Formats: sequence, structure tokens, C-alpha cells
Amino acid sequence: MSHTTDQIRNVTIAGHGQTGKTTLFEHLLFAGGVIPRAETVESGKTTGDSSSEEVERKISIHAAMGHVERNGVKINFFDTPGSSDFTGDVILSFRASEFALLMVDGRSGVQIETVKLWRNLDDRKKPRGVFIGKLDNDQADFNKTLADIKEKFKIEPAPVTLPMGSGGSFKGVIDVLHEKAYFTAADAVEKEGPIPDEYKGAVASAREKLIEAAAEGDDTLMEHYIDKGSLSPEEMKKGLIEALAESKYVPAFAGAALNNAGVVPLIDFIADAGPNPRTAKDMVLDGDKETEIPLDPDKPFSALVIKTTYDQFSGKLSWVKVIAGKLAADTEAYNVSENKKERVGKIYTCQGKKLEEVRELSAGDVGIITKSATLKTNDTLAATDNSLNFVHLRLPEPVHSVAVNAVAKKDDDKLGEFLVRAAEEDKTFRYNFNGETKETVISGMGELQINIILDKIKTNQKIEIETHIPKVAYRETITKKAAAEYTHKKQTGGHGQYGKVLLEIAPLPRGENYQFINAIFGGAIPKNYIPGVEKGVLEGMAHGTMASYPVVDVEVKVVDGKYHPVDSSELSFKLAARNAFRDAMRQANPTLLEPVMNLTVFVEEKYLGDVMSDLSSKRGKILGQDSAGGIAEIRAEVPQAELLRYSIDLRSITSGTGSFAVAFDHYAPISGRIADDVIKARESFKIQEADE
Ligand SMILES: Nc1nc2c(ncn2[C@@H]2O[C@H](COP(=O)(O)OP(=O)(O)OP(=O)(O)O)[C@@H](O)[C@H]2O)c(=O)[nH]1
Ligand SMILES: [Mg+2]
Repeated sequence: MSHTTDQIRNVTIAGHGQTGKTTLFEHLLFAGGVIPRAETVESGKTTGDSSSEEVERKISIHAAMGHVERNGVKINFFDTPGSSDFTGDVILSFRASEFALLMVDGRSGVQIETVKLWRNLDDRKKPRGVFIGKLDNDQADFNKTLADIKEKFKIEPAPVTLPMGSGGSFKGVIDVLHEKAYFTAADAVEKEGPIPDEYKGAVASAREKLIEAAAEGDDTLMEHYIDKGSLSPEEMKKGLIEALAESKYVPAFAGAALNNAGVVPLIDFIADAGPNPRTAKDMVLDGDKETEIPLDPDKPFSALVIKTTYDQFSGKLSWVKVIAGKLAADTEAYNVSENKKERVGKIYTCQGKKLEEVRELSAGDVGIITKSATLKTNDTLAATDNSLNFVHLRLPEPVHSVAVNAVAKKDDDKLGEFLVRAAEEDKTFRYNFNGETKETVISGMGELQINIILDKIKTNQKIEIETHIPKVAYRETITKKAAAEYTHKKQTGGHGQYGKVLLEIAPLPRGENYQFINAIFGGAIPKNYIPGVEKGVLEGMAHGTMASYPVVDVEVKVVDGKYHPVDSSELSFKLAARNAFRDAMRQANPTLLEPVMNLTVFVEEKYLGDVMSDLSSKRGKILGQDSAGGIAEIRAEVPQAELLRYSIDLRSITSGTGSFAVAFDHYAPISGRIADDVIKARESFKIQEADE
């Protein structure tokens, strides 16, 4: 059966690692009658953690999708990874969802990843709720966790469910909206029952809060509420939908998914009051301007590819979010991004790994196209070729890199193919052959993500590899003006070689790289040899005199020279210019330059001091610092050479809770021991150069 846009809800379950997202997802599918029993993460059989790497590590690594039906409404749930290494899959799930449910462990309160995700949702203006879980645990405290949420996020969450008892005496939850109690049942869906008297007072006041939240959603409802002091159940639902779609309140849920508590009322709430995709918007690129477009079932079909995976049995799977119209199986469409026709064959929805064939998907729904010819993540698929492209997923830049090479040359191609596919499946993973350092460098969001890729290369692909810390791309430059003259002269049998060049070089501002000026008057070097001179200069600049790194930010002026009518050639002038450049550079007070990165670190406030002192030992310059919700943000400039293993260092300083973003900023001179070490490390390379 296909669902109309109004009958679809999309919910991302996100939050700090190990808060119970995959367990909740499993029990949602169980309560929805999708799976006959709920498995534990420890068993390795959950719907959410189905890949071998997830089963092995007992953590989520990829987003998983599944759906339940309630009162004719199809709710798509996305179970996302908690580790910041896999943030890419959280972001694509956010993009596809109209509602985000943040899991908070009832024992520990709001943790750092959740704070970062909250900020990300702020930027997206995405409606959200919180699920306070693990309330069956003795250390869990619902009210304390609510207070923590209130303080960290500066909001007043409105409980939709309230816990009955806590820890060992936890019995279940009360659905404040539908005024029902749910009692936990071992290995069975929670059972509905009357609200025990002792909770009636708390339920009444929570309901009052929900009514107020509903009244906020709509002006006429507000008038009703002021007049009558209450709202009818229908008015309440209508108001809650509207208020939530505009993020006017944050619903809070209590539960212990592992013990089947708080799961059924969560489904009921989303079906009745969760944001309807019809109220959502997406972004398209109009020229180079990003513009909002409404999600619209009545417009011609268009969809965004949010994820690509490769399945052993089904081959390539392209996850698509339908933004307009309807996606029908066995139709012609256009891959607008590739400017190619795309024949859509079979389409599916899924429950974790299990695909279910469907005939069509309405606007708002998320599904899977198999075996597409041209689709890749971020592509726009549309009914017509004149559709606008959807804005790409906004993913963070990689922060952790490792250089990798196959031990046996014959494995190079196989390794290359694997990397192409890995980068297609995970848009936060990149690979890049650095021609300058002659290394293949793979990069991602952290050591865990990179190690999983390396494991796959070794175990699945059976490629023996070597890894090492990537080399830093140092540069060389000059700090004062200098001039040098060089004559290239060779007398062999027939034709000789002759060319004389006088160069003046001068420093340029940082980042201006290179400027070549021909200041020859009166034909001291004929015009047709000037290109040879420039080639020689560029060859000289390719390997500086200090450590054979490229030379940058130099103005080179050819001021004089001499030629021979028979013996001169382009080659002679090239060799003369290359040597003249090197001689001039030696006299121009050369210096090494190192790349300096812009670093932003996010840590719990208690680690602030340790992070700062570590940064200063790394020659970092602190630019600024902010704090909100118990999380400190530190901005600094730090040399790249000091950051090559920063994800490992930061993990050890912050017990794995810190994270950072990093981007190249500028080149800066280095001297003294640091420069000496760089030069020493290049000695073998320099000798090789000389031999060439
Ligand atoms: N006591 C109790 N434990 C729970 C509950 N929910 C989850 N857990 C346990 O918490 C641990 C983590 O659960 P997961 O569901 O894997 O957590 P997650 O948020 O998906 O973890 P990541 O995907 O790694 O971020 C497991 O050992 C679960 O059994 C709960 O309601 N009560
Ligand atoms: Mg998980």
C-alpha cells in the first residue's frame, strides 16, 4: 500500500554514543509488529546494527532505516550512529527527516555529541524531541535529566510521557496526551492500563503544559484556550502538530526501550502529532543561490539521493528522499546532476537490511532504488531535465588522515577501486593521491572510521597494506632580494650549447605564489628563448635549495643575458635559468614555510585546561573560546605537523568525548630546531634529486 504525503512521518533517532538508539529502534519495530521479537545489541542480531563491522564492535556505524504503521500513518525511523566519526550518516538522516528524536541516557544526562547535534539541528531549524531512556536503571533519574536538558539547551521540554517508578521499581510510563498508562512486560509489547491514582496529579499538570504548547501552535486555538481554559483532544493534536512543525516546543519522552517501556506511546505521538512532511522544505540551487522549496506532492516528481550503499545480493542501493510528486517504479526520469536519463526499475522500502518492493513513493517518503545506472549521493533525480539541483548534504571536512599503500604493486588497482567505492558509500571519507608527496592519503572524521576502512581493505579485500602518518607539504620561500647570473656553456662535437641569464628575485606577499617578469631590452635574450627561461625558473622553483620543497611567493625578473647565434637553444636557456634561480635563492635568505591549520575543538568544560595546555605544547595560538551548555569551543591556529595525530591525542585527553574541525589556513615560516629537523628528514630525498 502506498501512503500519501499526509500519511508519512520521518524521524531520526540521534544522540551520544551508547544511549540506546539502536535498542529503541529495535523495540519500535517490535511494537509496530514488524519483527517477531526484539534482539539485543549484544546478540548482534538487531535490525539497526546489521553490518559485520557493527556486529563485531557493538556500535552503530551506518544509518539504518525501518518503518512502522499506526492508524494508516507510515513512520520511517532512522537509527543513526552516536560516534562523531560517523556523523555523515546522522546528517543525511536529518536531511530526510522532519523530526529528530535525541536520545539521552537517564543516568548520565546530556552528553557532548548530543549538544553538537542539537546545534546542528538549530542551524537546520529542525523540530526535535528528547527521549530519556534507560529509566529501568537504578542510577537513572527522569526529573534530573529533564532539568539538565533545560539548563543545557535553554528550553522547557514538555513531557508527553511520564515514568512510573524508577530503577528497580520502574513499572512503565503514562501517555499524557492520550491519558493512558503502559506497563512494561518482559519480551512483550507494553500493556495498556488505567493511570494509577498516585500519578493523576502529575499527569494533570503535564497535560496542562502540553495544552499550552498546543495553543501556541495556532492563534484561534489560543483564543479557545483563553476562553474555555482547555482544548478538545482534536484541537490539541492539531495545535501540537503545528507547534512542533515550527519548533515552538520540545516534547520529552520517558522510557526504557530494552524493557518495552515508552515505545508504544512514542509511536502514537508521532502518528498523531509528529510533523507532517507537507510542512517541510528543502533547498535547491538556483544559479549559485540556495533557495527554499516546499515539499509538494502536487508538483512534478523530484528526489534527492541521500545515501549509496552496496549490498552483496542486491547490488547498488540508492536511498532517495522524494521532495515533490511521486516516484513510480519502471519509469523514465532524469539524473539532473549528471544530465543523463535514468531508467528507474524497481523501488523499495526497507526494514534494516530487508528490502520490500513497492510500486510508488509519495513526496515526503524515503525509499530505495536498486541498480541505478547513474545515481550517486547528492544527485537530483527528477521527472524533467530542467529541474533545479538540490543543495548537497552539508558534511564536515575530514579531520584525520593516514597515508596508505599496497605492499604488492599488483594490488594497486584493487585498492584504488575499493577506495572509490568506500568514498561513494560514505561522503565523509575521502582519498587523494598527493602527487607532491607521492602518497595516497585517506581521510575521514576520526581514527575509528579510518581503522574500519583499513580493516576492510585487509580482511575483505585481502590486500596487504602499509600505513604511515601523511607527510606535511612544506614550502620554501625567500626573505630578501637577490640576483644571480649563470652561463650554461657546453662544447661538444657539432653544435654547442650556450645561454646566459641574469635573474633578480624578490619576495612576494604570502599566498601570491609566483610572478615572472621579462625585463629584457634590446634583445640580450631573443624573445623565442624567453619561454625556455621561464621553464628553467619553474624547474628551479619546483625544488628549493633548503629541503627540495616547492618554492612559493617569489617574483622573478629576467634582466639580462647573452646568446650565441649558433649554439643557443631553448634547452640552454632553461638550464641557465634553473641554475641562476638556485644561486639567487641561496643568497636571498631562504626560509622554510609550514602549513598552519585553523582548528576548532569541542570539549566538555572540565577538559578545557588540559586541551589548552596541549595546544600550547603543539605551538598553537589560541584565537578565542566560547562556552555553552557545558561544552567549550576553542579556536586556535596550529601547525599541521603538530596535528597529524590530533584525533588520537584529543581522545586520550578527553576520554573519547572531544571532537574537532580543522581546515588549512595559511603558510608560516619556521626556523631553528624545527626547521633543522625538517631539512634533516629530507636529506635522502635531496640526494635522490641530485642524482636525477
Ligand atoms: N538498562 C537499559 N539498558 C539499555 C536500554 N537501552 C539500551 N540499553 C543498553 O545500552 C547499551 C547501548 O545500547 P545501543 O542501543 O547500542 O545504544 P546506541 O545509542 O545505539 O549506541 P551507538 O549506536 O553506538 O551510538 C546496550 O548495552 C543496551 O543493551 C534500556 O532501556 N535500559
Ligand atoms: Mg546504535
